[in-house]
Amino acid sequence: MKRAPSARKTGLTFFRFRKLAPPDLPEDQVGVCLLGVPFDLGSKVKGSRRGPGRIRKASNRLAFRCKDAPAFYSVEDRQLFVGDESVVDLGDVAVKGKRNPYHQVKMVVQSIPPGWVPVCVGGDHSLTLAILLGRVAPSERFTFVHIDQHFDLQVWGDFHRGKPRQLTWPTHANVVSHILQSFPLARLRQFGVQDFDPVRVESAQQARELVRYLNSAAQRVSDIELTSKSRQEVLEILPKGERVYLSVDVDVLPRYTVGDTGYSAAIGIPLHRLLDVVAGIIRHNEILGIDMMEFGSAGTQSRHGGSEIAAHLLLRLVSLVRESQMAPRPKAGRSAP
Ligand SMILES: [Mn+2]
Repeated sequence: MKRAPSARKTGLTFFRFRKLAPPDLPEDQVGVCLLGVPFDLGSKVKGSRRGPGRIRKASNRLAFRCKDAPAFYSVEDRQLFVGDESVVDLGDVAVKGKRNPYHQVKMVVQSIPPGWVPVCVGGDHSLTLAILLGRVAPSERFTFVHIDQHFDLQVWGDFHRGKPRQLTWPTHANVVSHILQSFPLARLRQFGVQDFDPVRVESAQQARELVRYLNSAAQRVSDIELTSKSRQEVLEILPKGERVYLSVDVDVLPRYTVGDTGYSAAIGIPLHRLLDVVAGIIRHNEILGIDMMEFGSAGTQSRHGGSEIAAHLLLRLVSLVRESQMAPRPKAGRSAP
């Protein structure tokens, strides 16, 4: 059998989608643009900067070998998803010298025309703040859907009136607290958080303050709750008719599925359940942007199919957004409660 030419030589893109520089995105079109954010300075466990590259490589194994455009046959959908001119790879955000990657990520995302939905691939989770700042105005009302094994809320330091008194520098461990601070009208929905999060607290008083903060910051469904529900019950608890930014941390998947992440889950939610959740969210809401973060670190990489699973999830995210762009529903009302 003749082998396909090396993707590296031909310029590796996600799923062999067309490569385009951000300034070349047509202003008047709708589509999906993938963007790699290959940085891990917000995590103590390094390696997620290699996430976009590893997923690009794995993603090239999912496509039909088709000369005109990458095409994917879904057994479940019984149809072909074709990566036409409405799906592009913008490459990775590049940072020269000692420039701040967060600033650069924000600038690149800001340059994406409104009709194009960015699907960013990390990188560590602190980058979600930069992506959001590039995509959403601080005064906007939207729902931040956060799928993660962890709260990513700041659970250390002093609390005052049910909130952290002062946030420390943004990292993947407190990025959601920063998002709530930067976007005061954002509503937080968390899915898949592990039931007993091992938080370290100084005193019983601090523990009570913390619980108050955790309970008031978000509506939350734990990993076990999410897993024990039926598909229909899951659909019922998802937001509908809202303007949504969707952020997925791959560490919500159990370690035996994706071990290639800094703090992998002993329990987590199964891949099929994660796919139910993202499908329900993308089909029933207006999507402002998506990211998939935290893949690539840890030493268990590439022995098993972690990168293929991440690529599978990414392809689903892209095809679901395209599906909703091609069959548009009424836009979400801005006055949604
Ligand atoms: Mn996270």
